[in-house]
Amino acid sequence: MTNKERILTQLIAAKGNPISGQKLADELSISRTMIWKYLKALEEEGYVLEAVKKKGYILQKIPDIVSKERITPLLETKELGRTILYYPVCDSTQNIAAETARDGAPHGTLVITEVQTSGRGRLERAWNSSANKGIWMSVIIRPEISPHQAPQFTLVSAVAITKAIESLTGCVPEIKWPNDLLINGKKVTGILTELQADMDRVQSIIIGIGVNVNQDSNSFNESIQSIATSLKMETGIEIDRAALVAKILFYLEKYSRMYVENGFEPIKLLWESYSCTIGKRIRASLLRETLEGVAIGITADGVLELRLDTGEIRGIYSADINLIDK
Ligand code: BTX
Repeated sequence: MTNKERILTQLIAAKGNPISGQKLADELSISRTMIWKYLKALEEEGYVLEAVKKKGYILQKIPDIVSKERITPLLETKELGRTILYYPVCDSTQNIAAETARDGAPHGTLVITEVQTSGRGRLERAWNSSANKGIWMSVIIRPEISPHQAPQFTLVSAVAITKAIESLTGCVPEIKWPNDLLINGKKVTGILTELQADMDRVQSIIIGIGVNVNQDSNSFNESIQSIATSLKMETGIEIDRAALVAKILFYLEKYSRMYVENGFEPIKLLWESYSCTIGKRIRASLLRETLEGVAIGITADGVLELRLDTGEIRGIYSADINLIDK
């Protein structure tokens, strides 16, 4: 933790009671002038502090941002999120994470922003990333696995984010294979997993996560208003984005480790229990063809199995799917 984070942690822990500059200076072993400089820096980031004569400082308001200082005190992880790169604005956290990973960023590095000017989904589709309302983040992980095991991390991430949303809001999203989380049939989260690898070894997996948190329906572009939703729209309450980021990292660390240590089976069971795809009739749009049939399960590799009307079973590695009534 930096000194600024330590000061913030102390102010939060004081729960509205004043904490003196001298006490902070003693605990951090730095001068009162330095403490004053850090407090000024916090105020510039939007923290509101009240100075009470002879008693010290009270933290009055925490800004609604997803900065390193806000997230770090909430972390329950050993590795994920222990390095945080925060940008008030950027083109895409996925681009920054890819570059940073190539430059050797450590396992668990989090790249996060308030607004993306070129947020992207799969196949270079645009991802609507409105300012200060959602979670737009990319996590760099470096698991000891071979490249063919990497796509399963999309499913690991889907389970982790579902768990995080459930534990913080009580609202349980459904997972639509492979990378959408839906609430009441509308998309609340998208996941984009990208790989940097040699022939036989993963260098890094970059998990891009977009969660619609505090948007109202008119915060979305018109083109997606009928298909997108946010946690606030579904629960009626504003959610603390930093707390949700910390929860996502907690479950992502937990389930990534479970996958690397125990294989895909336990993740598969969790994924299936949240899935709205299995047992349903679906249309799968692949790059070169469209298939229709019943989704009967996912394999140990995370491949979706589709039973066509001819009885033939086809494994789907990558596609857009639509649930259809028949
Ligand atoms: P996807 O290709 O499955 O979904 C993209 C489609 O989702 C778009 O074509 C549009 O129809 C719809 N869409 C766009 N924006 C939203 C939104 N905010 N809510 C709901 N639906 C939307 C999904 O790709 C993967 C998205 C990953 C986004 C993260 S954000 C952090 C990181 N940085 C980055 O550039 N991308 C990832």
